[in-house]
Amino acid sequence: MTKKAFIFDLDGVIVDTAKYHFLAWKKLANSIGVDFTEHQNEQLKGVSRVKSLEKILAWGNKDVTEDEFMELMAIKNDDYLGYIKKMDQSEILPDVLKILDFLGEKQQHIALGSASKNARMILEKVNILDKFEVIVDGNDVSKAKPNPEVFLTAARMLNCEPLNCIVFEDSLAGIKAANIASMVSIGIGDKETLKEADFVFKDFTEISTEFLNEIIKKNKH
Ligand code: B16
Ligand code: MG
Repeated sequence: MTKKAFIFDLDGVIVDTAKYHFLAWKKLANSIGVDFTEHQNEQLKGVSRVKSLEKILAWGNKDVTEDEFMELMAIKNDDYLGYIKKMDQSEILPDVLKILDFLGEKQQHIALGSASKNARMILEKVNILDKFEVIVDGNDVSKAKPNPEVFLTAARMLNCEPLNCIVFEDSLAGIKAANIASMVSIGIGDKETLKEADFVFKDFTEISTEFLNEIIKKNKH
C-alpha cells in the first residue's frame, strides 16, 4: 500500500493561536487609531503577517512608509511572541495528539504546512516538534495560500505524489490551496465556510480511526 502524507496546518488545526494573533493585532491597530474586531480577525486566518498588516491598514485607511510598516510588523510579532512563550502542551486542540499518534503507528508521513514564521517555536512550546517528519512554514515559501506552494513543497520533501497527500486546514484559503494541488482536503471547522473541502469535521474529536483507515487505503481518483 502506498504511504500517504498527512499535512497539518498549524493555527486553528493543532493549536488555537488565532486568539493571540487577535490580541496582538488589536493592540497594534488601536495604537495607530484603527478599529479591529473579531470578525476582521476571521479574515486574517491563514493569511501571512505582511498581508494581514496590509489589510488592517486598508481597513483603517492608513498609509505608512516602508520603514513604519516593518516596525509595525515587529511590534505585533514581539507582542504575539509574549503569548507564545507561555504556551504548553495543554493548548493542543482536542484529539490532535491521538490522531498524530495513530498516523505514526500506521507509519504514514506527517508534515506541517503553515503560513506562520513562528511555527517551529510553537511546535516546540507544545512539545510535538518531533512528531513531524517535514516542516514547511512561512520562512520556506513566498506564495501565500490559496497558492499551493506550502503543501506542494511538503509533498516534494516527502517524495510523495500530491494525490497521496491529505491536508487538514481550518481556512478556506488553505482548502483551496489543497484542492488546487490535487490533494485530499479535510476542513476543520464550520461546514458552510469550508464547503469546498472534500470532507469537513468540526474538530478532531469527530474524526474516527475507521475514517482515517479508509483514507489511508483509498486512492483519490
Ligand atoms: P506569523 P496557519 C497563520 O497560521 C495564521 O492563521 C495567520 O493568522 C497568521 O497571520 C500567519 O500564520 C502568519 O503568522 O505572524 O506567526 O508568521 O493557519 O497557516 O498555521
Ligand atoms: Mg490555519
